[in-house]
Amino acid sequence: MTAIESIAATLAAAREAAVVSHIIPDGDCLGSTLALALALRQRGAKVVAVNADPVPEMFHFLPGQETIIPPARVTEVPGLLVMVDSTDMERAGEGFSRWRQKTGTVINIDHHVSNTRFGDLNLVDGRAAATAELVFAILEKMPVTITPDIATCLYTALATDTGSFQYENCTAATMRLAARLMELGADLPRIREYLWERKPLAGIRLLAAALPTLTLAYDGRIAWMTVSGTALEATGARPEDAEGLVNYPRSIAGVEVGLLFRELPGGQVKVSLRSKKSVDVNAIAARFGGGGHRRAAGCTVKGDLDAVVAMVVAAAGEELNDGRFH
Ligand SMILES: [Mn+2]
Repeated sequence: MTAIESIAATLAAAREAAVVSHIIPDGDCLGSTLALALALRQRGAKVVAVNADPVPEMFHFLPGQETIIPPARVTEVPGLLVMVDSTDMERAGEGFSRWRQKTGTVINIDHHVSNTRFGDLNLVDGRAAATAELVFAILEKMPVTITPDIATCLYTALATDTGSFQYENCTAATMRLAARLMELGADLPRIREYLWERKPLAGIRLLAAALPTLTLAYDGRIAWMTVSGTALEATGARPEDAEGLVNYPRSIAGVEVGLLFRELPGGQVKVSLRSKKSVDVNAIAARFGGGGHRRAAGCTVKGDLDAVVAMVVAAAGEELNDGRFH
């Protein structure tokens, strides 16, 4: 049996499950969580969908999102735990790996190359553009109907993790699956509206505050912007409004690595890393305890904003120079 088949068989037989994903939820983690939760509920299973952070407003259209609860509100941990889009269990929140002892079987479905294969059953494939591609492959092997609601969740996951089907991770298979999900009834008008046509004004004001911080180094091959805690407060933007900003430095001609530094409360900085063609940003993020993919990764670093910028830019510079000799 392949990993897909054994996971499909385990899920098909499940009477109860928790589906869990990472903090600061994105479209792939939410879409994958909800697609699985909806499919399992369709089979009559009792399912809790879990996320430590609130669902960002831009994803409030996702069917079933209102059922997502934080780990602290789960009184009895079910015997089956399905983790999606998460490199390790702590990505679901500090201390979450304690659930390992409270549950029976752990299923790990992910497309991050830095995944630690922590599950009893693991489906980890770095070639998948989104975890949702793997979720679809599993659902196809299960006695479930892929409803328009499930298709909407999976399409949203594909669209967000590929930067609206632009990034290098988007393959012919991704496009075929997107077409399939449209045929299955994914609600494109609603997806379009929520993802791209109703940005909060405060988010655009945050972009205005971030653009003056734009800095280039290493012959214009590394570019970054910063978002201070004060900027976030002054604009009234929410942390999730900063998520797409890293694409601005990355999009500049000649830039290979784009970075965004966002100040967090408690003397920490969240770093988003993106590259275009040669630099493995997963390797840079890994130096600071983070991870992700070759072209998109992240990490959280202790220290003040300026110090973290200096450290991470230097590390990116080293990777850049490394790339010259490969
Ligand atoms: Mn993902």
